[in-house]
Amino acid sequence: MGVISTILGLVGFGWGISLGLVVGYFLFIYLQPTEVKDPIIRSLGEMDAKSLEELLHEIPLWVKNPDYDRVDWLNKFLKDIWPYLDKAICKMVRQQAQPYIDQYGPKYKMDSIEFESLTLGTLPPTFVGMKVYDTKEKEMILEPSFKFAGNPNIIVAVKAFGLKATVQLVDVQVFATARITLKPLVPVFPCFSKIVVSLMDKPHVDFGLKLLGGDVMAIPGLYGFVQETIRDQVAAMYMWPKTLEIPVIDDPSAAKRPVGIVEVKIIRAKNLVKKDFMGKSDPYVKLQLVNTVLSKTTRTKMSTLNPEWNETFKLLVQDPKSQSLELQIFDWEKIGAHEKMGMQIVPLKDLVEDQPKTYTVPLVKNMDPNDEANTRKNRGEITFEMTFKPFKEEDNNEDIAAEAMDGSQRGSDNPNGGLLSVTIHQAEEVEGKHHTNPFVEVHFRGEKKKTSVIKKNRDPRWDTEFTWDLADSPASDKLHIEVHSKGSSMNMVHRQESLGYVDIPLNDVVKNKRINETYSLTDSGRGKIQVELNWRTV
Ligand SMILES: *[C@@H]1O[C@H](CO)[C@@H](O)[C@H](O)[C@H]1NC(C)=O
Ligand SMILES: *[C@@H]1O[C@H](CO)[C@@H](O)[C@H](O)[C@H]1NC(C)=O
Ligand SMILES: [Ca+2]
Repeated sequence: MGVISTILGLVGFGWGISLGLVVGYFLFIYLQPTEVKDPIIRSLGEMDAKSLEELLHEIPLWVKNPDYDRVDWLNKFLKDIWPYLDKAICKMVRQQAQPYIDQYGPKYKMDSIEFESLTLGTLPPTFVGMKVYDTKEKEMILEPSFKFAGNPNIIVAVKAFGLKATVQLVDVQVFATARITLKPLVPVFPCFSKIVVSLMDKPHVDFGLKLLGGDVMAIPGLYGFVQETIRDQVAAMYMWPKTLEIPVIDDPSAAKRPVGIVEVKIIRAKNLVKKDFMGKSDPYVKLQLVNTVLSKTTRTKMSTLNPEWNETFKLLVQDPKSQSLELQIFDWEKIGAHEKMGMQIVPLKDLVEDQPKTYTVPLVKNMDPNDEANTRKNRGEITFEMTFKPFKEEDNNEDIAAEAMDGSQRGSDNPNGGLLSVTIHQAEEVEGKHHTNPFVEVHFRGEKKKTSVIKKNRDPRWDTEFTWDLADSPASDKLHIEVHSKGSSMNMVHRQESLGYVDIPLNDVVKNKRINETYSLTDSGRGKIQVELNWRTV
């Protein structure tokens, strides 16, 4: 038992420091988690003062405090960028914890410390309320309050004296107030390249450590010691004005716009593994470019190990030299999780522009070349075809000349479609009757996209880009762009009002590829809006 307790001691002590770092990075994720309780529904009259006070904690902040905006849009946004954030944070944790591990490992005679699993899970936190500050810089400052009930999986393996101990971080709860600055704002998804976090108060940190089967925190005195150490460490590191910077896009200048599309035709798979107890398997393919959020799926083929799909998909490509296509095959289930049957990743760099290339590749369990699971079992193969189609140059005069010569209009009858981008730059002299907190709605083909709200500004600037990936030309469609003003959430009567609109037929942009124009707004007095449109075809 001596050895075990020594390891426990080492783990606890080493961790007081290095976990402090780790947890520090989770802080802005785990802000103010509270236990999720089932709501109790009672009439207000039945409640005494104490339960009313408790209840008030549950009321969204924007109800109590008009400084807090409604944050539904942010939650949706967070859901979209969560995979990026999870990756970015976990990458930083690994990098930043390394020097500490290198320093403390040998000191406490640990042979190695490594993360066996490090992910914050699939569930993003939910914002309950948020203060947003407007600055004139290209940045956005948020003071959020969130709830988090997630499923992080953080497992650390420690080797010492030839023994291996595996520690899992469980039930993480952190209470803190943070100031988060998103900057610089850039016109590509996810719209900012860096997150800067600092704490407004000393945080309260709570978590448990599970060791193999046992519980490290059962050691007398250790729990309090570790918690306190971490709290101090984290506070010392990130208490305002000290900040933590998390890069989301590695290099803002490298954050690229799409340069084309890759067309992927999933043809068939062969000799898949049997997953269903009664039948065979019900395979479908999920495809996406690695490190992007958008994915597409084929139809499910029921009860077959040799499915044929013949389905074609288009994915936007930012950099064909570095991006890769990831294919995953799942077995569909009526009830319960869809089990993964195999996967493969294929780089796009071998593709020649506009030339279809057919691949037949074996399916593996994961991309770890050292994992025996990949060689032990044959998981079948998948056949697909890929074509990289770059967007045509915007100002190719020869092309335009050639079009003029043969009288054709490239684009207007292009069956391949393309990418429509609409950038709302700024509005001028917009003014509401009751308030002027403008934002813009762009309506196209039944879909509505919105910019952020800019408070109390008659000449707002957004520089926000929206894109649509279209299967056919929008030459006969039009855009409806409308400027609205949003009242404060306390203003029940004049919630929202229109500050004017413009309808833009798209045949011009299809013809000219690019339009940058200032339009007068209808129903708006002297209001104007500057809009840039781009149509890029493949
Ligand atoms: C897929 O395409 C091939 C060749 O074009 C054709 O022979 C086959 O019947 C198609 N299968 C399905 C399921 O559409
Ligand atoms: C677009 O037009 C505005 C004026 O309407 C001008 O200030 C701006 O520089 C133009 N932008 C580009 C990229 O040409
Ligand atoms: Ca099945």
